[in-house]
Amino acid sequence: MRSNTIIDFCSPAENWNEALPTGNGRLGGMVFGRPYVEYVQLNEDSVWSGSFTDRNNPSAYENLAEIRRLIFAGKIIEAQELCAFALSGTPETQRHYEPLGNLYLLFAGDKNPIEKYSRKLDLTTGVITTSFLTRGVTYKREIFTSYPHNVMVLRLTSDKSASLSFHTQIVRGNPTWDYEPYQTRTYRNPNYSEFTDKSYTKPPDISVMTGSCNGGGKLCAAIKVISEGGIVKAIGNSLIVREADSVTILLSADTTYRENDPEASAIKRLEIAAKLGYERLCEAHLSDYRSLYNRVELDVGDIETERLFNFGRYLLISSSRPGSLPANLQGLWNTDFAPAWGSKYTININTQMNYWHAETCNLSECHLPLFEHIKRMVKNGRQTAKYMYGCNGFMAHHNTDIWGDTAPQDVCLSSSYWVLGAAWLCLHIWEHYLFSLDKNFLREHYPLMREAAEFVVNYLTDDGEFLVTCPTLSPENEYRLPNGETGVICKGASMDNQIIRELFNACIASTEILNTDAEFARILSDTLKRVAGIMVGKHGQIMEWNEDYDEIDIGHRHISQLFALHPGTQIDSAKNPELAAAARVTLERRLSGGGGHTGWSRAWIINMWARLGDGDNALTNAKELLRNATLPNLFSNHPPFQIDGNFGFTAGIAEMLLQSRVGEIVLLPALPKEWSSGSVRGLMARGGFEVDMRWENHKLTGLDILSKSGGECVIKTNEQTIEIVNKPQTHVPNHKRSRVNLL
Ligand code: FUC
Repeated sequence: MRSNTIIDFCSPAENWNEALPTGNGRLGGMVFGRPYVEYVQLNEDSVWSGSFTDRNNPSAYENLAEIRRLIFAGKIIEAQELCAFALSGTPETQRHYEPLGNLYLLFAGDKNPIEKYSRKLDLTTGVITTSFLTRGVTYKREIFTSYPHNVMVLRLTSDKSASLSFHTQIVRGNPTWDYEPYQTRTYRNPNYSEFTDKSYTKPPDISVMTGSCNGGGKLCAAIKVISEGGIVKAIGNSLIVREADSVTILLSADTTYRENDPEASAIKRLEIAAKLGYERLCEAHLSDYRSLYNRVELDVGDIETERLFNFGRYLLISSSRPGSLPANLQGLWNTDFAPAWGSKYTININTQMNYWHAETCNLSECHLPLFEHIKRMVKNGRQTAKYMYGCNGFMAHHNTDIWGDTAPQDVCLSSSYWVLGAAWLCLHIWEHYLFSLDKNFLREHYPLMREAAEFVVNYLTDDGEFLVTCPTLSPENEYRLPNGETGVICKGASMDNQIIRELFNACIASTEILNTDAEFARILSDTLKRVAGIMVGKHGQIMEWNEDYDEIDIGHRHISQLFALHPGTQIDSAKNPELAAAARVTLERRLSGGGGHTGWSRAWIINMWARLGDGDNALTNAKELLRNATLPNLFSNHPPFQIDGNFGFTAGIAEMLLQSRVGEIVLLPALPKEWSSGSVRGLMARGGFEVDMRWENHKLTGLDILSKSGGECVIKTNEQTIEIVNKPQTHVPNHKRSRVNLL
C-alpha cells in the first residue's frame, strides 16, 4: 500500500538518482541497497576544495565611478565590459564542495538469485531499510545517521545464524565505471581509490581512510565493525567478517575545518558510539529525529503531494542541524568532484529557498546554521564592501562558499555583479524573529542586519530622480535596449528596491523592539523615501527594471521582480490589489514563455500563487513539479539534482494552507478545489503560533491554536476558498492554548 511517509523501490538503485539519502546535517550518505556490492556514497559537509583567498578585484573602486557614468549615459555595453574586467573576482571562482568517499560491503555468492527485494526510506524514522531473500535466507540492512552521536549506523541482520560474510572498505576515488568499481571480489576499478591518501586498518575491527580536500584541508572517514557471532579480522586495508549472526557498522568522519586531528577525532567518536551499542544509538536517533519530524502532519487526500512535502522536511532535518554548515545547492549529498555550480551557496534565490519552510514547517532550529554562516561572511563582506566599493557595512554578491567568500563569482554578466546577497540573507534573521519573537536572538543578530543595511545606504547613488543601486542587475534576466542590443547590467533593478525596502523596514522595526539605534532608523527611513516603489509596466506587469524594458527571455526561471510578493511582503491582495493584479499578469507572462522549467523555479511559482490566494494554480504547479522536475528518489531536478526545488515545494504547500503576519493568521488562504477536505497539524505562524486545523467540503471544521510566545492574533480566512462554520471565535486571546471548536 502506498504511504505518504515511505519512499520505496523493489530493486536496487541503478544510479545515484535512485539511491536514498541519509544525513545528520554534517555526515551524509546515498544508499544504493545493492545485495552483493552494497554501496554508500558518502559526504561530510566541510569537505570543500581550497582555503580562503581574498579575491576582491583591485581595480573595482577606481572604476566604479566610470561604470556608473556609463550606465547613467545608457552606454550599457561599454559598462558591462568594464564590469567584467574591473569587478570580477581575482581569481573568478570560489571554492567548491566535494564528496567524502565511498563505503563498500562485498558479499560472497554474488550470482545467486534475489527474491522479495525491498528498499525503502521511512520518513517517520529516518531509517533506510533494504531486505531480500536469497538461498532461503532473508537479509536485512538498516541505515540511519545519528545527530546526537554524529555517526552513521548500518545494522545487518538475517534470519539464519552465521550467515553474514563480507568484507568492507572505505575509500575515496572517482571510479569511471559508474558506481560499480568492484566487478568481482578480486577485481577493482583502477580509479576507485585514486583520491585516498592513507588506507589502513586498526585491527581487529577499525578501518580508516584519509584524503585531502582538493587543494585544501585533510579529511578522514573511519568505520568500526562490531559483530555478534562469527569473527572480524583485518587483512591489508580490508575488514573481513565471517559467519556473523548480525553486524553493526559505525561510520564517522571529520576534516581539518573543525578538528586539528580528524583521524583521532573520527576514531574517538566511533569508540564512544560502540560503547553505547546499537540499541541505544537507535533509540537516541529515533527520539531526536522524531522530535523534529513529528511536529507536522499533512492530509490533503493526495499521497504524492503529502510525501514530497514530508520529504522536504526530512531533507532539511538531514542536511541542516545546529553545528552543521547550511544546506548547500545539493543539501549535503553530492557525488561529483566538480559538481554543478560547485554545489556552493547561490544567494540570489537558491540558498534562501532552502530555508523557506524552516519556520512555517516548525523546524526553526534547522534554520540556525544559516545564521552562523552569515556571521562567517561578515568579515569578508566588510572587506569587499570597503575595498571594491568604498562602502561601510557588509555585502555579498550572488554566491558564497564554506569560507564565507563575498567577492563576485564567475564572469557572468547576468549574475556576478549583483550586490544584495547579504541584504537578502539577513532577512532570514528577521523571519526567524517574527516566528519566534525571540528578542535575545534579535538582539544578537540585529547588528548583521544593520551592517547589511549600512552597505546599502552607502552604495545607493543618486540618478537625479531616485537613489539607486548601480551597477546591479535583475538576477539573471536580460533586457532589450531601445537600439535592439541586449543589456543586463542596470541601475535600480526592481528586486533591489524591494529587498532594500524589506530590509530597512525590518531594521527600523528592530530598533523599536530593541529600543536602540534610533538615529540609524531615521537615516533608513529618510533613505527609503528616495528609493523607487513598485512600478507597473506596459503589459500591466510588475516592472523588472527601472525602465519598462522588454525581457529577452519572457519565460525566465528567475522571477526576481515578484520578490515583493514572495518571499517579500509588499505585494498583498488585501493591501494593494492593483499590485497583486499586476503580479498575476507577471506570473502568467512568465509561465506563457515557458517559466518554471527548473525545479526551484517551479517551486517559487507555487509559493507565489499561494500568496495570490490562488490554490488551483498553486496545485497545478505543484503537480507539474512532481511530474517534470522530480527524480526517481524524489530529489528535485534542475537538472541536475538541486535541493532548493524540494525545499521550495514543501514551503509552497505550507503557504497554501497558512499565511501570517504578526498578529494575524490567514487560514487556508489558497486551498485548491481538489483538496476539499483535509487536515494539517503543527504549521507555524508568525507571532509564535502553532496551528492545527481540519476542513470538510471547504468548510473549516476544527481549529486548535497554541500561542508559544503568549501573543494574541486575529484569525482570517480566504472566503473564496474556505468558510468558517458558525463564525465562532476569530480572535485568539492571550492564553496558552485556544481550542476553537467549530462544530
Ligand atoms: C542560479 C540559477 C540557476 C542555478 C544556479 C545554482 O544561478 O539561475 O538556475 O539554480 O543558481
